[in-house]
Amino acid sequence: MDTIVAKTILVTGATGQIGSDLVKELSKQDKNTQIIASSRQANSNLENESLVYQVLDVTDSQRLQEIIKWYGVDTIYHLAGILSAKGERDRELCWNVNINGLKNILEAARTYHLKVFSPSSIAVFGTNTPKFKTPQITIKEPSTIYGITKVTGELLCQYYAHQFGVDVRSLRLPGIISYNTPPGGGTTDFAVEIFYRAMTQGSYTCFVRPETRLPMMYMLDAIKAILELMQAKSTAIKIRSSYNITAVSFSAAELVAEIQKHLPDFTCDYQPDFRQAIADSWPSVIDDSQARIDWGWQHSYDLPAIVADMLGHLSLKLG
Ligand code: AKB
Repeated sequence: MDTIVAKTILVTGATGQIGSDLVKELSKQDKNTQIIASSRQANSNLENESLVYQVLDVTDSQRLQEIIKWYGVDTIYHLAGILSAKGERDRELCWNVNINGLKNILEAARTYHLKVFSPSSIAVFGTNTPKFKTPQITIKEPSTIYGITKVTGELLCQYYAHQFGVDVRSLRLPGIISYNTPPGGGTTDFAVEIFYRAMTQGSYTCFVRPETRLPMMYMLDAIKAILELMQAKSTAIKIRSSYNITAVSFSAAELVAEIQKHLPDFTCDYQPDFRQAIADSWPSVIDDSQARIDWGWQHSYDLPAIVADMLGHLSLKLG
């Protein structure tokens, strides 16, 4: 029997930390949904009945539009992006991918009437922003090129929503902790690396100071947040720039202590590098009450639950 394709979703950055988990979850959710997983490098070995892989550099608007037309895409989860630490090393790439890539997505959304998810970040905030209970609407003067692209991206999303009625939705994601695909080039990467080193080497040299406290979220919560935001009624979405969203905030030392409850011999020393200044410019605790009010956001994983689940999955993965 032929399957009726109910929806066609394009995921950009599908081999990245969030993209790879999102693709898995989307494939599970509705067997009638056709998923086009795309990234700059081909990865066709994960193809199945409801999933095809396409090579796509989001800065190439012609290729993007060809894929949209060919498959009849109606929704884009735009996860392709350059993170904060990598962005400082390659500003040109960061600007090109994060700004021109997003503009191509929004133009395509305007032309083909697509629904879009586009992640923003806590990196939109800077040292002049209140660090605790950072409000939804506040000063956004980032000190990184990544943060600048994210503020600009938020404004672009809001502009396309208000001027052209594009149904674009966004979250200011905190550091995301996950066991499937490691992050690459972020400042919050220490909170993932530490688990791998704890399991394989029993020690870790952390690139931020022990008291560095940042907002974080477990991947399962992040995927839930993205899907719930996208499933919410359009009228519930009051913010078209990007929603503050968070789950927990903890310091590097608190993370170490929680891991030591499971692995008492684990040790961590600290050698802060250029990423310390980036972390210091970001909020410690985010106020995400607007997301909780507008579309019912609730997180499930606190620090003990994250650590227990991470170590459980990594011990299976790493053997
Ligand atoms: C990064 O560290 O760059 C990202 C982010 C918080 O946006 N994880």
